Amino acid sequence: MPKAPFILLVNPWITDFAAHDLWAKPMGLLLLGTLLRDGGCGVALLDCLDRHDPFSNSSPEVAPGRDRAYGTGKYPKTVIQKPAVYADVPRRYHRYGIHTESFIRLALALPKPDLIWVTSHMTYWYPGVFETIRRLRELFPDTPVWLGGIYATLCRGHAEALSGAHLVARRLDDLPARIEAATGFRPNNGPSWSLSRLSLSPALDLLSRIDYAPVLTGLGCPYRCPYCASSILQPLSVKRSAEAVLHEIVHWRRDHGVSDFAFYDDALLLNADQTLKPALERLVMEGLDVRFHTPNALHVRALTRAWCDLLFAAGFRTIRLGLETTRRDRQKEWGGKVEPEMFLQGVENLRKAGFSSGDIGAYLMAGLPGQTVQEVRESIELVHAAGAQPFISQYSPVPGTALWKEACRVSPFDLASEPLAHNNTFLACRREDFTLDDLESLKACALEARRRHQSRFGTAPSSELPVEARSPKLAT
Ligand code: B12
Repeated sequence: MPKAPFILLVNPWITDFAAHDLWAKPMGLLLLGTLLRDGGCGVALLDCLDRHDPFSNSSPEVAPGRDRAYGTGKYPKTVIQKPAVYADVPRRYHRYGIHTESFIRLALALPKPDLIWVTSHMTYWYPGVFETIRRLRELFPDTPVWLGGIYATLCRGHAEALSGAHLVARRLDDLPARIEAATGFRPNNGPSWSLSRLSLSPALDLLSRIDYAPVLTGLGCPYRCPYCASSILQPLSVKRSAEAVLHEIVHWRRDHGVSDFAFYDDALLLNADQTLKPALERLVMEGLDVRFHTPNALHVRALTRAWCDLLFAAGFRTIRLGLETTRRDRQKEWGGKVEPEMFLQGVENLRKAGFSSGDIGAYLMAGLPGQTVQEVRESIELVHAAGAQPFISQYSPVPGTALWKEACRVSPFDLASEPLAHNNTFLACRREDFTLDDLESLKACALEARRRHQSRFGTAPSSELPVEARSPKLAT
């Protein structure tokens, strides 16, 4: 039997104008960590986005990382040269994450890896991925470096041509055979290399500190919104069992003291009667004191009074709603998943359940082809009037989506060959009547509306309530 290989998992640096750890962990890579370990391989994680690295946080060249509420925080960051494409964006460009010296020290402190697996996230973060791969190849010239993740999947040709990785991974199921070809060792859990394996949970213990736990209760989404790549990235639609979800949350709470949990599902509340619902009911019964956050947005249509009561009782605190716009024609055009009445009813149900206005945010999209500044402004006002907080979600064109061709047609930039132009800060589909200044003014307008909430509704976070004060709500 050949020796079990040691596989180094790497979460690369982010390169961008702004990036915050708003519950952003490398879920895919951490799930692979579990599969590899189960299959008998040795694994370690080199996390370039570690906020707590002491050397980076005390280095004069790096602005240190900071902790914020609910386990979120700021990454350490270093100003770097802005790529030429961004010349007209009047902001500084950064490499977010640990100091390059820390990277080298941490990498060299580990046993020499037999394989290196690098993940990727936003398509426009590829310079951070490339730098990570370049440095890894310098440190370990004999070790094959494989790349996977969101950028690698959505911009495969770009990644194959330019990333420097030896392999850009396509699928999960052929990985055990590829590992065997590369190392002589075949993971002994070969048949279960699928994300639909219900008991699979991410190897969070590989992180230096677990500030919060990301959770997936299922994959896929029944909607096909034209701006979204969910169906390309997660073509499978699967839900985990209530027991698996419950077990995972209880494990991180009781055994590791984790209080904050962020859901990564594309469709958390849809078809969730046999999964999330019973899991939350059990958590309420057991009085587990946890806080849940939904940075990836909930489907408004699912917000019945019963669901809202359950969410409140279970400890949901950061509620983000995928509203996108309040205009009915656009809502139809952008996937038909919400209507204005549903939104008003949903917010009312949330508030009756006990959520404060400060807990409820609604994402409004800005910068899509054909969209006007005025309609975003109107949506901001309507969201504010409904008692929720408007957040602008700047459009990032994603290759392979239904809107991609139109985005390429109207954009003054070459989106197809330069993924940097997908950056949501960059406003890829800008026009004379929708400029970067317009975008800034819409963001300011949304911020102003959120501030007005403080005087109009009061925004004391409901998380200040003790767990006993929340639970009886469910029974009434
Ligand atoms: C959860 C999520 C978030 C979370 C956190 C994500 C994170 N970890 O950083 C939050 C809510 C914070 C977030 C924010 C945003 N997001 Co987001 N997000 C997602 C979502 C729904 C799921 C990602 C995920 O974790 N999937 C689950 C894991 C299991 O999958 P995975 O990481 O891809 O890994 C799998 C494979 O890729 C593979 N794999 C991964 N790595 C490797 C490595 C190797 C070597 C191998 C072999 C395999 C492999 O293994 C896994 C199993 O198959 C995706 C949509 C989707 N369905 O993918 C959008 C998505 C990635 N987000 C997107 C966008 C636009 C955003 C925002 C810009 C939204 C906005 N306009 O404000 C922000 C920007 C974030 C920022 N600046 O910090 C876009 C990407 C756009 C782009 N151009 O790249 C997506 C695709 C949604 C869309 N519009 O279609 N997001």
